[in-house]
Amino acid sequence: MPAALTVFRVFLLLAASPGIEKHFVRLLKGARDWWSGKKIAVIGPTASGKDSFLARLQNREIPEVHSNSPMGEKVRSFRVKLTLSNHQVIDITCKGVINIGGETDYRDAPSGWLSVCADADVVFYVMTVNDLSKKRYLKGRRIRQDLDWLQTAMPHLKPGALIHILINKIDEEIESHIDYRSLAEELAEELGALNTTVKNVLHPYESSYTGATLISMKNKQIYTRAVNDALRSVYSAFHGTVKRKKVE
Ligand SMILES: Nc1nc2c(ncn2[C@@H]2O[C@H](COP(=O)(O)OP(=O)(O)OP(=O)(O)O)[C@@H](O)[C@H]2O)c(=O)[nH]1
Ligand SMILES: [Mg+2]
Repeated sequence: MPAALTVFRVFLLLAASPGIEKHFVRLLKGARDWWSGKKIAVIGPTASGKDSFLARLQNREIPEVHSNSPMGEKVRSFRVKLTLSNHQVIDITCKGVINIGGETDYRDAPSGWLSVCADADVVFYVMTVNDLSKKRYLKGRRIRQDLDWLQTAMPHLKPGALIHILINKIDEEIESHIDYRSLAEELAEELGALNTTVKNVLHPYESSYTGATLISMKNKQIYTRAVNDALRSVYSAFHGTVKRKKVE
C-alpha cells in the first residue's frame, strides 16, 4: 500500500467515518490462523513505548510514567484479544514474549536484544514518530545503528523471522498539528525514506522486512486499528515472500 495512503488512514480514524471501519479492521481467517501461537519479541530505543505495547496487547492501560525496564525482564505468555468489526473477537496467543529495556548497552549485551529476538517469529521494533521526523534513521544516528544491529543479528534469528516497525506516539503529532493533509504528506515522505533505508541496511535480508505502521499506544482507538493493520501487513508480507519463493 502506498505510504501516503497508510498515513492518511490514521487521520481518517479521527474522523471515525462508520462506513470505512469494517474494511479497516478486518483480519482474514488465513491471517488469524497464521498469527495464532506466534512468538513475538519487542525491542527498540528507551521510552519508545515497548512496555506500553505489551500492556495494550494484554488489554491493560499503558504505564503513565516511564520506568526503565530492567535487563532481560521476562513477560509471561499471554493471549491477545483483538476486537474486530461486528463485535467479533479473535484470540491470538503470544508465547514467551520477552521484554527488554532500550539502552544500547542492553542491545549489545550477551543477554540483550539478541537473546530476546533469537527464537521470535516476528520482531517488533518500536520507535517514535519523533525519531522519524527527526530522521534518526540516517547514517550514524540511533535508529540507523539499531537497524545496522538488526542486519548483523539476522543470521542468528529463527529462519524466516520477520521484522516489523511500529512508529509510536502518533497522537502527539496529531495534537500539535491542524493541517492533517500536509502532515500526512510529510510523514508519507519520511516513511518512504525510512523504508528505503531499512531495505538497504537489511540487505540481503530485506525480504524479512514487513513495513512500518504508525501507531499510538496511548490512544486506544488508534492503537486498536493500527495493530490490526500491523498484523495484517506482517501476514501479507509473509504471504508475498512465500509466493515469490514458490515462483522462483
Ligand atoms: N503520548 C504518548 N505517550 C506514550 C505512548 N506510548 C507510550 N507513551 C509514554 O512513553 C513513556 C515510555 O513508555 P514505555 O512503554 O515505558 O517505554 P519503553 O520502551 O518500555 O522504555 P524502556 O523500557 O526504558 O526502554 C511512558 O511515559 C508512556 O506513558 C504513545 O503512544 N503516546
Ligand atoms: Mg520498558
